[in-house]
Amino acid sequence: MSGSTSQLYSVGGHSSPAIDAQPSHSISAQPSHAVTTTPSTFLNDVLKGLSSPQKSLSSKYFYDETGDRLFQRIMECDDYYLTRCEMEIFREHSAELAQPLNIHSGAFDLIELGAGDGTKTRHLLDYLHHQVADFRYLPVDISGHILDVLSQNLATTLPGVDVEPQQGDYFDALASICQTSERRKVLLFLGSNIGNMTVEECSTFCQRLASMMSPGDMLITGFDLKKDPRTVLRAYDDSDGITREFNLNLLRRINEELQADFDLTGFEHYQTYDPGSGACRSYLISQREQTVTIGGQRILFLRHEPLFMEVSRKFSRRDIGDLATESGFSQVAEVCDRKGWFMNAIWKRNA
Ligand code: AVJ
Repeated sequence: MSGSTSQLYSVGGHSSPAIDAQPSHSISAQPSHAVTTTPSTFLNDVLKGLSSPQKSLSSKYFYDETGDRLFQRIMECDDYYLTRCEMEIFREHSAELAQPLNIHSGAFDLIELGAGDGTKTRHLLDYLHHQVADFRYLPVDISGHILDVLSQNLATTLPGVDVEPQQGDYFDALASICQTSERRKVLLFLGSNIGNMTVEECSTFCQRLASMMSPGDMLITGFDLKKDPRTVLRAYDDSDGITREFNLNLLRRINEELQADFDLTGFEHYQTYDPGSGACRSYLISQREQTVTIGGQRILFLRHEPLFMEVSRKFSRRDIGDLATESGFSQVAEVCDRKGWFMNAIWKRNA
């Protein structure tokens, strides 16, 4: 998801979490966009989540059109610091980001997973272009529409850069790029989208990326760092109540697309942050005993029963280093914003 402010898509690329937040679900690289979601998969996932003893929904379904718009508003919130921090890194430190990439030692493919409208990345592209690096930019996103926006923007602002958008699933796109190109790869996975994965999903995801990369290929990932727990909590419990609406919107979407009958006034948003594990979790709490009908199935919610919606994990330097090691990478550099709240970690795939 992406751009500075209108960012839904721009600043970090599409922010749809690439993966299901639930441990029990298998990993799919499916960016969360509605476009590829067939109603039956959506219905099955919803029913599965609501039938489990700890009810949950997958945050990858947050991003329908209204969800995109609400996320854009979240990014503009004073309390939601993530986008601004990563934007600062790309705006002010493109040279440091580029330095470990050996941009003058042969042609490379710069592949961005969940590129969105590419607002952040544009700073890096601009730098690379001015350095006369030999590269092409392959933004991958599930939304064909946002890729059109991105290509048009880049055609105007950076006409010299070779842009080849790839619409679809991250791993499908990567596989087809690998089949048609021998060049070394630099991957971007920004916006702390990695935070929406559980610990297990996260290592599986990184290992899977490593398996598709060659020794020496690079990966730049955006991580939100552990910090004052109040600062983290506030980012997901904003005073304007936009995050609350963002969560409730998924119930509305289920009503609309799956002909369900959630009463949106029957649920309250509740956010937690555990500074130990770094898990920031959002829940909707049933305000009373109530029954919801979805796809002909009746789901009972007890009074005060929590519905788990999303995890946004925060990382220490140690967490990040361990993740690199266990998935076959070596960290070669890190670039942070001035406050030290967000990190873009640069990893090299081991031989
Ligand atoms: C788009 C996954 C990075 O987890 O911070 C923002 C989504 N959820 N507020 C995040 C989100 C609630 C966001 N990511």
